Amino acid sequence: MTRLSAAAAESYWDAVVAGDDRAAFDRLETALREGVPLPQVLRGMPLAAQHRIGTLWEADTWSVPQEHAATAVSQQVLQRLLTRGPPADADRGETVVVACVEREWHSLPALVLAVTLQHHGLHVDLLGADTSVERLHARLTDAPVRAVLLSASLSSAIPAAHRHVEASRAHGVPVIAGGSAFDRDGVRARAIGASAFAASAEAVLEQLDRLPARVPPVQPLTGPGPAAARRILHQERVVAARLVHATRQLAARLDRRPGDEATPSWCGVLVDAAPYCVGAVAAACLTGDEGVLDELGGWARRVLRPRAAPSGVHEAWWAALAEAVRDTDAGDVAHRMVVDVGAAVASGTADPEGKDRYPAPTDLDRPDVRD
Ligand code: B12
Repeated sequence: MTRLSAAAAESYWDAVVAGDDRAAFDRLETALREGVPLPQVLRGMPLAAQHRIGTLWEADTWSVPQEHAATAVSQQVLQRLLTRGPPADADRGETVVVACVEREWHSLPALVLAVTLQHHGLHVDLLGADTSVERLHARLTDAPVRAVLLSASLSSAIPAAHRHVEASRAHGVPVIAGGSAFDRDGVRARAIGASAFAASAEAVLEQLDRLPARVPPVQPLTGPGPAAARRILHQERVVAARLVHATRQLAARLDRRPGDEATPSWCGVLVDAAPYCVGAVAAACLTGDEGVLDELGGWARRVLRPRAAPSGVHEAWWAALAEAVRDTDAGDVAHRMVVDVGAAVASGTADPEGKDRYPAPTDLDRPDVRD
């Protein structure tokens, strides 16, 4: 088996940085022609590039427009690969739907999944980013499907994933959930009624051999956690606006920069991400998994540090988040969860960095990238 060379991986990255999707596609094609297996090419080229982009943004080295432009390169490359259809000699004769849940704009993970599954002989209908429940219903009414594969990268998308699970199972179609919003033990996927969690395309193939052809509708989610999640989501804009206001006040109090009118960049990041943070609290309530909040806290630390946030910002912002959700009717459950996780970190009983759900693909899969 030919291995992907580090030089080939680097030349793909150079094309990404240059915004040159033709060159990127050529480099990927060359690796395939030389006999490097497709899954390894994907890990060493587009996935490695996305990870690198994420690291550069997190470190405040790259701006959001740079991140967008670079992601668009791999998006083009992968779309071109997808138009080829499954290899004739590996056709499994089954169709799966791959969809990102509502308000989930991270479409590239789903695209990589689609290309890989197609390579393994499945017919893939990719519905793409921000797929509405109505669109999913329409597709499932149209023609038979072996399974729906849901992709969510943001934990805040888990409540929306639950609506997709309801829709799919109302059609009797099994649902496999995946993406970095979910934990690898499948706790969150189970909580929202998915038939299975899978971390990779290969795991999907195994699940497809096991899952029944038809599944019953989901039971409604009951109990104080799901009720709290629903109420937070119902008032999401108000809660997010409160968090934004509190974050700006924090910047004014803790990060006065004489003569500098500009909002500190750490404040800008937290303000932009306020709806995501509120959604993450709702996801923690819906699934009963405090790990969602551990990850949120870890994310905040990782973005605050390189942006020179003054000490005390993280703790004060966490308290502001707890306050923002307390003021809703959902108050108790959500507020208690946020406070408990903050207290666990402060007392040293939790990992202050949160669990890292974004390890480099090389750490995850050992893609044998060598010189
Ligand atoms: C590119 C990018 C964007 C682009 C997305 C463009 C696009 N077309 O995809 C844009 C600019 C839109 C964006 C926006 C945001 N982003 Co963003 N983004 C990224 C970035 C840099 C890369 C994402 C990516 O392409 N990953 C590709 C690979 C690496 O993803 P992957 O999860 O490994 O995918 C594999 C598996 O998960 C699995 N898989 C995925 N889905 C499924 C499904 C099934 C069924 C199965 C079996 C497997 C499976 O297979 C995939 C392929 O192997 C990441 C950083 C990172 N390291 O990931 C941040 C990141 C994901 N974004 C983040 C955030 C916070 C946001 C915003 C909230 C920022 C904001 N302030 O508004 C918004 C939210 C927008 C929205 N509502 O969706 C955070 C998430 C933090 C967290 N802990 O949840 C990250 C980690 C960056 C960071 N450190 O802050 N983002």
